[in-house]
Amino acid sequence: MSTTPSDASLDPTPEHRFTFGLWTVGNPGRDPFGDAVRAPLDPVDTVRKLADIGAWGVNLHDNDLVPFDASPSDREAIVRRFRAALDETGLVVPMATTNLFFHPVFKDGAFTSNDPAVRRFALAKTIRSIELGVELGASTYVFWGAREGSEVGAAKSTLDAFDRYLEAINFLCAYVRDRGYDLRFALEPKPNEPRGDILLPTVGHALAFIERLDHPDMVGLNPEVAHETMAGLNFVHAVAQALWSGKLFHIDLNGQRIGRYDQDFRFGQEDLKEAFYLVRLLEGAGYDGPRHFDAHPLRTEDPEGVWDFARGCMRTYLLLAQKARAFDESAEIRAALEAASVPQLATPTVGPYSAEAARALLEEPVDLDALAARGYANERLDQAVVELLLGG
Ligand code: DIG
Ligand code: MN
Ligand code: MN
Repeated sequence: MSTTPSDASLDPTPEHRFTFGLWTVGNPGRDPFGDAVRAPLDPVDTVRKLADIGAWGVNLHDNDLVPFDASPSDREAIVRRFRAALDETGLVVPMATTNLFFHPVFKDGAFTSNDPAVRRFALAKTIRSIELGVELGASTYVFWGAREGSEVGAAKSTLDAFDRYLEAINFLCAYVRDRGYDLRFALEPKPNEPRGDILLPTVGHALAFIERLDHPDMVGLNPEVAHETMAGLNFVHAVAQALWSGKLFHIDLNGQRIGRYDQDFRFGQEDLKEAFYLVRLLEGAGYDGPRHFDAHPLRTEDPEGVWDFARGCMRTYLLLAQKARAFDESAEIRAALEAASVPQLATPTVGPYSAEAARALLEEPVDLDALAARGYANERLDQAVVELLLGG
């Protein structure tokens, strides 16, 4: 582990709301070109280990806990044993989701498969998985449409696919309302992989889709660092728009380099400055949801390395949160922000429309030369951020 002096405030506690999926630390290291390098983890052991290292919660796909072909009695026994571990450790399950991507039946999609029988099975599987999530206490239910897409343009009527997607989410929202569950849905965009193109590829696409739903209030977003970054987009801008829209219901934190496959690296492993701006945005906006690390230990790692990975995710978040506080407390940065007129963006430009306001705009004298000549001190500001992050 790093040589940074041990600092109690860098010790994760449940108050920090760090969560991991069973599938993250339990990732056996298999990739398209290589077999597993680690043995599977028993979910009960994962719960105990996450509690030991200071995590708040654990998330799951249905089949991370209950095998696809488990009998009802097996399911009961597995869930009972898992709940006992949660009770023993105090770990919670804030989020649950459905595996609608691993079984071959979903190879043409789940909610948007061309085959109606597959679509109906996907809905049934999701309902059963929602029941599991509610039973474990989840308040957020994620939909990552891994297989909702195509590789062949003629093979999928995109207009029909959106109708089926909308139908499925509407039906499931109605199910949750009918059952009276306190559960919100969070759509997780991704541009591609495993499909050549995935529907709802970015935060923007998902926000537009949500507005077409019967109950848009129930549905928000679970943006992931790697997924917007894969698309070459600015993840901090995406999260800011989700927050600004009141739709940041959950977040998947990890590391990613632009132009690569979905790397799901340890949080902060790649673009540290963007990770800093993200933590500063979340902490500054008072985001009170889970800090979920949807990330995977490197395939190089042995079981001990898996927990280095998990501790690293949380420690980097806490270090960047410290840097965000230092940013706000820095007189030099405050002066640089003033020179860049950053605080002035918070003031309304003109306020609500009135004929007088429009007339005032038109009659107002403006010194364009002076406005065009002024600087915005962005070099000075960015250098101050760089030196803050480098420990200057
Ligand atoms: C991958 O980014 C997806 C799946 O792991 C899961 O459905 C979702 C929940 O975080 N993220
Ligand atoms: Mn990912
Ligand atoms: Mn994810």
